[in-house]
Amino acid sequence: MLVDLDYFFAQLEEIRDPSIKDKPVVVCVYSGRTPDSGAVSTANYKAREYSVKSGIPIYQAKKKLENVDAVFLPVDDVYYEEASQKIMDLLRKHANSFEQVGIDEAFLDVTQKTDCDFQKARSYAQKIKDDLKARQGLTCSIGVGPNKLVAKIAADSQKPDGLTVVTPEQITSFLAPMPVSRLIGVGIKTTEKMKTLGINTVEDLAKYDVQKLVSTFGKNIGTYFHYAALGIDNGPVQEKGEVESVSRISTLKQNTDDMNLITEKADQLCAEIQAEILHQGKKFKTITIIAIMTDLTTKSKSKTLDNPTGDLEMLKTTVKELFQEYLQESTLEVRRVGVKISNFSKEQKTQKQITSFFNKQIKEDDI
Ligand code: TTP
Ligand code: MG
Repeated sequence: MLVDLDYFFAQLEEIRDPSIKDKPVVVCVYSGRTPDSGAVSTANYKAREYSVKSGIPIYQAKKKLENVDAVFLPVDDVYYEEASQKIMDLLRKHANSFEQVGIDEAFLDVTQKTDCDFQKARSYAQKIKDDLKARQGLTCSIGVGPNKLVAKIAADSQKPDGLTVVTPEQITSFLAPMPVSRLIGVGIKTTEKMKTLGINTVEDLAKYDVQKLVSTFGKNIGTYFHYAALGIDNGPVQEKGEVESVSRISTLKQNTDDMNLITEKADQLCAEIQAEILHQGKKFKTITIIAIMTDLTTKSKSKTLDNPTGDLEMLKTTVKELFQEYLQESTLEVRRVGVKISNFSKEQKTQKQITSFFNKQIKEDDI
């Protein structure tokens, strides 16, 4: 599922000061050039009734709300960031795996939690909404689907306070009538381009010849559009920056069962792996050796440590032990050796770059 908080910054402002709740609330990034220069960061749904939305210049928002009792507030990124972290910690607990995609958005893989049952997933999503409301006083919109692409579109289709479930059987009828711009990656330019090809809806795109898409948009993007229109997406839900494993594999100078030669190569691979994870401050628990034999069969052997480690000596010693154990069992010589580490312990979350939005908006203010 995709969970997206409703009118996030403005909703947080309403929580801080409930007296503004029934008024249009506009949260602004003031650039400081003149009192009204800058852009709208977001607005509550009352303000959206007057076409005030993210990205428009503040003076334009003021014009739209000229004779209305509206509230204009400056962004308070420290407050939003703190709230975001609490929300993400709460959501993470509800997921089998979790991927934050923005300050107020996250994918939750709940396949196991709901026994892969969409009926159960609906109740589970409602439970998450209730939990968020009870603990943080906030509403969100949730989309549930068989993959991230469908879940995202489902969440966007009903806001605020929405809950939309799309089962695998419903994908085609759900997506077909939508404008192509609802697909991630289809912006204004692409929408225009597709229009010239006679593609307006997702159904048009799904039926369009994939080879022609490839020749127009390039291999990767053209193929992506084709699969997206069919609601196909195999992307996993995983923490940003989370790598499942780090491995290195290398061919020995000669086929051998000599432990010294194997250790020499394995130590080198361990050092390379250590160098890769060192700057990320990561620790691992599982160590795997890979041996590709002279008959080209691949064997592997793993050990999971009691505690996560980032220590090179520990890695080298374990790898050596595993190779020793393996060579005792094997009659063939080794041609290539590999080392893999996995089962990483979670990192402390890094601060989200809230400012990236703002920088963009301040540029837009040059209008
Ligand atoms: P969104 O989730 O896109 O918007 P939203 O939460 O305000 O509204 P919705 O109910 O449609 O989900 O973005 C989250 C926050 O990010 C938003 O509250 C403010 C900030 N933001 C900007 O500062 N500039 C922007 O252009 C956008 C889109 C968002
Ligand atoms: Mg939002």
